Amino acid sequence: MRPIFLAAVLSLLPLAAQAETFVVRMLNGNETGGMAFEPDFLSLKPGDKVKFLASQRGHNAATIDGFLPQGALPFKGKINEEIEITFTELGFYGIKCTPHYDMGMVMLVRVGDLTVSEMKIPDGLRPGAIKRIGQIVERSQ
Ligand SMILES: [Cu+2]
Repeated sequence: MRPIFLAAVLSLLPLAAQAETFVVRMLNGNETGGMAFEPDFLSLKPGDKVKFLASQRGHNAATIDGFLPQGALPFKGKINEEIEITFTELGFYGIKCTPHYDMGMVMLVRVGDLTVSEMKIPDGLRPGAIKRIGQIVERSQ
């Protein structure tokens, strides 16, 4: 390999190495309450990934309708399915477990350097979800 080409390749490596993968466990409960994502708040850089683990049975991970940045693609895992999602768009993503959404099984993902006060919670969010998001916001500040 010519030295100049090698240098060009090496200069690309730090970019690729920057993306991280985070793990979120889906649980029947933890110290934050019943039915929980753990952790329930993540702060990511664009391109980071999140792996949702079916640590306990009966859960999934799905975007909450209207609670994602412009241009972001919604996703919906099946029950007990472990999915890995790459978060590319700047903003806030609300994520729910479909069967336990009413019980407040939700989490918040922030992509980019934004303050939580910039987050727009969409209309029509279930009361249990609003309560949990409020607790998450309080803890993350
Ligand atoms: Cu669940």
